[in-house]
Amino acid sequence: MPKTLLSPTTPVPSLGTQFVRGACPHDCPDTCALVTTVQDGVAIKVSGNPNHPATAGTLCTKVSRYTERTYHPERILQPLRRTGPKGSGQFEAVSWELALSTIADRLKSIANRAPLAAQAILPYSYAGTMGLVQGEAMASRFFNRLGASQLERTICASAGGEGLIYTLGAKVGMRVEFFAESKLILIWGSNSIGSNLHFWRHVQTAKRLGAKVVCIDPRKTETAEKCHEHIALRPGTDSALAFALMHQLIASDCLDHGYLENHTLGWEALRSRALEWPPERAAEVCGIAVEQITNLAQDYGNAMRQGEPAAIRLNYGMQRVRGGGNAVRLIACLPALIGAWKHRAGGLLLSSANTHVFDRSALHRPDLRPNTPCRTINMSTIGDALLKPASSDYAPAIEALIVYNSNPVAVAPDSSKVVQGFAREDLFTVVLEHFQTDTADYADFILPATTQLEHWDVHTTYGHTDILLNRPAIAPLGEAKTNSAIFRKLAKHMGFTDACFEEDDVSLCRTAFDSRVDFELLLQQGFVSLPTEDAPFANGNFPTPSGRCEFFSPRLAQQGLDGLPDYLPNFEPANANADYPLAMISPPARNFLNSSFVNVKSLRDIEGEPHIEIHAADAAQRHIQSGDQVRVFNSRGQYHCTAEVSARARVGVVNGLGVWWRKLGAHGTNVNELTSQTLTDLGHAPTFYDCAVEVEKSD
Ligand SMILES: Nc1nc2c(c(=O)[nH]1)N[C@H]1C(S)=C(S)[C@@H](COP(=O)(O)OP(=O)(O)OC[C@H]3O[C@@H](n4cnc5c(=O)[nH]c(N)nc54)[C@H](O)[C@@H]3O)O[C@H]1N2
Ligand SMILES: Nc1nc2c(c(=O)[nH]1)N[C@H]1C(S)=C(S)[C@@H](COP(=O)(O)OP(=O)(O)OC[C@H]3O[C@@H](n4cnc5c(=O)[nH]c(N)nc54)[C@H](O)[C@@H]3O)O[C@H]1N2
Ligand SMILES: [Mo]
Repeated sequence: MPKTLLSPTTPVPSLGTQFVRGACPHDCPDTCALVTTVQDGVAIKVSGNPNHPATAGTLCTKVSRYTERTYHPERILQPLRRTGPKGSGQFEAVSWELALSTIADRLKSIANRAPLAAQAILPYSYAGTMGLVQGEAMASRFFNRLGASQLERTICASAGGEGLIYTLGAKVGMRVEFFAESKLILIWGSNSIGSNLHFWRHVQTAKRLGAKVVCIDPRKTETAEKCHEHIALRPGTDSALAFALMHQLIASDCLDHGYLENHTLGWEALRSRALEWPPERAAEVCGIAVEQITNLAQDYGNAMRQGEPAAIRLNYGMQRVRGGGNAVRLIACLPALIGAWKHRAGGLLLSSANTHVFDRSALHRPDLRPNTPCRTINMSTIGDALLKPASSDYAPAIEALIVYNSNPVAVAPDSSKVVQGFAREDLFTVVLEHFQTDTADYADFILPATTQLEHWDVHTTYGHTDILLNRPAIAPLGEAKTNSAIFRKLAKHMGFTDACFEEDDVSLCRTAFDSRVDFELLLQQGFVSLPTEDAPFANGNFPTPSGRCEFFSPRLAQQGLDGLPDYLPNFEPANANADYPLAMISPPARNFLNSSFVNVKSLRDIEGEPHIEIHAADAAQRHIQSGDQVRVFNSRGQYHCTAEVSARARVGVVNGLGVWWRKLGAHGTNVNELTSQTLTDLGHAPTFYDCAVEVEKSD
């Protein structure tokens, strides 16, 4: 491949063929290194960088279609102002000057009313891009300086994240490439082939070297099909399974007593609790055969006896239920029981996010906040938050909402409330977007944002341990601006004169890291690896306050919570006799990334149409056949889609793959009509997969 090493000041390529190094911006553990082929200033192809070991030249189908998304005929390329009723999607093009000055005037009129009035303004953002610069850098500075309400960003991973932090001490774990050397791999709550493809490569290597691979997932995913064993438990019952595995390890004395003694906290107490969970009890709760539990415990224990590495790839799919935080705590305890951490190919990986060093304060500048109390609003209950009247000066009603990198009307739970909130005539909404999403339909102004091919950024990851750089491959399309440029300009219109609002994007890329990251090397090769230990917890040294793996968490006990992890049944367990007898989960569709890419036709064509998978027995009871139109409903709402009678669904559980744009679905609905705003045990996260429904044939 010809080398094109652009200096930071080189404009984007214009003539001839060039190859530009970048990073995939999406919310996925893989964070791939990209190479974009640019012909006369036009991006013609996006591929995986063959020189980046974690990417190994391969991309998922979605991102290999990135040019289709970037040059999509429906890209928003000019600022738009609403002309019709909220939600109607009627807009007119206006100039940047008019859009920004009108927005700034409105924000000023709210903020200047009283000392705490800026708290009536709320940013709403998530992981449309995971970039540190186009994510929260200039945006955070802006909202901090303004004194806006703060957003609690919980919609994806905070239950499991906290579970991990309370147990291991941080979001750290095994290096992903060492799974290739494991002899037993548990893929737990993760559809690796669909949503973490580069991990699967390591599993294949391990399989070739004789590893056994077990998948623990209510759905028979494409990953489950390729494992030696699939344990299709009921949603939200992982803690019961983990306890029963511990029970069996204790009963057969497959325990690393030395490791337990020296490197864990609270073993005796955890042991007592585990002894209440014989496999028969767990099998009943999980809806699986007793032998599946005893066999798995035997395999896990044998790994220790034989000195072979056993590894768990946990993913966030299993923590979107009431007890999600506790479930992660329990599963994260398992490797310590058998001393699995002693091997570099043993232990557990949920997230490697805290391996990275980046200077959050320098980017976000929390010091700019006024010295007054600050209200926090949870993004996962945005429906209720928007409908809440003012309760005090400190808690005004939300009057203005600035959305970027997110599509809450499609992805937040309990859509009917979310839509009602966004439809408020007195709410002023600004949406920075590439497309006219379900959320953008409710905007007063839509501002055209650049895509990853058009801007600078730097990326950390949560699945491997490299840092990546993204260079712009092409000039911004139309009048699109980068998120950071938009907030820079808004700051000017607001009269913010702080020097930090002058910082350009390349400088922000540098500000993100201190000298531990060789920025020149990053510029040159597009990625740098961070040095990490091979088996970080071989001798304990957990980043917890005690330095041990905390089975018992003094920090949780101090908060008045259970210091030990426990099984917490779902808020809405499926119960055959209830009004809503089926449990519904809504995991990712392989060709979408949450609600991104749903409008890319070639990808939508692969996914077909919005549907639920239902087991033959549940379908027969309801006289439903594949292809029938159905109404999936509960007390919160109804979702219209087609039914697919499928062996991917287990009895009593339906799978509504997400997250379709509402306006591309039947009757303008998607699966989040059904999900609730109740929150998890830890981390204030949503309970998307803790949701009881009924299904019936519709006419
Ligand atoms: N193609 C694609 N890739 C993606 C995404 C996408 O939308 N599409 N989303 C990205 C995002 S935002 C994230 S957070 C990551 C990780 O996102 P995750 O949501 O962890 O994605 P999956 O790896 O599909 O894992 C979900 C799996 O958990 C299973 N599951 C559901 N409930 C339970 C349960 O109670 N117990 C157990 N054991 N399993 C359960 C589901 O059936 C599913 O197969 O993936 C990212 N990658
Ligand atoms: N029922 C159900 N609901 C779910 C989930 C589920 O499994 N089931 N998964 C949940 C999870 S794990 C997550 S992480 C959330 C994800 O929710 P979101 O973070 O909202 O993710 P997306 O749906 O991908 O929407 C991101 C939006 O950001 C825009 N965007 C991308 N890059 C840029 C940029 O540079 N600038 C600007 N201004 N915009 C940009 C994209 O066009 C897209 O519309 O959804 C959650 N919702
Ligand atoms: Mo996520």
